[in-house]
Amino acid sequence: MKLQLQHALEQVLARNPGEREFHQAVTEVFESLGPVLDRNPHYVDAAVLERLCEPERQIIFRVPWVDDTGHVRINRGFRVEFNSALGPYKGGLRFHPSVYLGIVKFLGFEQVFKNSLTDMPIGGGKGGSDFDPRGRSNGEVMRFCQSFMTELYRHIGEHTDVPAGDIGVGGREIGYLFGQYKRITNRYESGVITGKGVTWGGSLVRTEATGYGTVLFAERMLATRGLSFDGMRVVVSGSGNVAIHAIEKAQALGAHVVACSDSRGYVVDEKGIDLDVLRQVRDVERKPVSAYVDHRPGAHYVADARVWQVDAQVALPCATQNELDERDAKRLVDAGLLAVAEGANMPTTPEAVALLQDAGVLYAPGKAANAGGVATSALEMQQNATRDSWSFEHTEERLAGIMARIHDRCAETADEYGDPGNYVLGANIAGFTKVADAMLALGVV
Ligand code: NDP
Ligand code: 2IT
Repeated sequence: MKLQLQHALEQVLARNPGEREFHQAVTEVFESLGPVLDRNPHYVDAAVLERLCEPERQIIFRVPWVDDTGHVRINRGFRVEFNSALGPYKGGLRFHPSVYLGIVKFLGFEQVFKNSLTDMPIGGGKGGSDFDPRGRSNGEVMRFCQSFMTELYRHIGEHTDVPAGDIGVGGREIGYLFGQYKRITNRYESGVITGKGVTWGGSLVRTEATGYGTVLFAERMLATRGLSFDGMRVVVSGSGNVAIHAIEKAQALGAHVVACSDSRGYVVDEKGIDLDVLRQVRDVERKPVSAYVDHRPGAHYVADARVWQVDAQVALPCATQNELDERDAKRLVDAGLLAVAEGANMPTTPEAVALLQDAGVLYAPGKAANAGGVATSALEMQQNATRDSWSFEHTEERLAGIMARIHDRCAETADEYGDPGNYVLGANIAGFTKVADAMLALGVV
């Protein structure tokens, strides 16, 4: 790594102690930026790197709520408003017990580059809480969301900061959050949050967008080697929003999706994952993925193990960060893996990424491959601003165009910097350059 980068990185690590995931995300981006700084020394002079790594604003707040037994519970809420050079802060909220400042900052940092890649006018931010919605009643989830928004509302707005969903925050939670915002502010400000229901300001395709977009990116990446999803054996991790729609789109393109998972284990269904059953189990019954096998004779469940035990030609990690490590990667490569596209944020460890790239496996990092979700959020904001609602077909066409452009720009940038096929390099440089230029234009703010 270049000396200036090394120096800036050391500063980031020292200024943000204990935030392992944030360190990992920053390191990965910095490893790509050497050639950009060689060509553009003015970025160094203007301290763009140091500014990029310091969030514009970080909010941490208490979230008190009352559970069904009358006990008072306390969680911690976060919103990190990372960078607004390209537009209002934009990014999801994650409700999961593992959430702490280091997770929110890694996600916010990634979001800045991802949002830049979409070419939509959105800055980057992220938030969430260590609240665990699993096993909580609807009433408890509603009271938690209302309490969370009772603080968050003062920091957000359609021109300021626009949250959405992420792990543990789906349509139900967005409804309760928006409802409380509307009540407190007495404004029907649709553009303040995305992922809304389609009858109250949401966009068609937003629910599907991240999973669909990931597969569309992978399809274009496979095509660079004359390959397609048709007949391809695919394994997906997770069984939430992103995973389910990645499975749906991969199947529509002729893939044979044989396994998916959750945090407790994985299911294998050699006949192909039945999405009706998976949706019933996860969305309706809100049960662990293990319940899938009760409805599908022939399918089996493996507890306490990672889904990467199952051979695949295409792997789509769609659960969480650092869920595919070097050992998993080696096993998959030995079994004939051709491509990995990340629906999740930073699911592949740095060692695993290096191994995949060395082995010649096509590898699409999350900030490029899963950008369809936030891009469709920006389309939702457009519809809200014009009080319009577009058809499914039109919106999906927009999504497909955006994913194709992101793919091509990453590929062209990798070519331009002398490392064809390196989508990590392409995504980091293309994402960085646009934000950095905007920051320079806006002065030292
Ligand atoms: P969901 O809450 O709908 O689903 C999350 C899935 O991941 C569940 O199957 C969950 O299992 C599993 N999971 C969560 N934490 C862990 C863990 N620590 N170890 C193993 N499995 C885990 O979330 P989404 O589908 O929305 O998000 C999945 C990923 O996609 C995240 O990385 C998110 O940041 C990323 N993403 C999401 C976007 C969106 O639009 N929703 C956009 C871009 C990226 P269990 O139920 O057992 O917890
Ligand atoms: O990681 C992500 O891009 C998201 N969770 C979606 C963010 C958004 O604002 O739609």
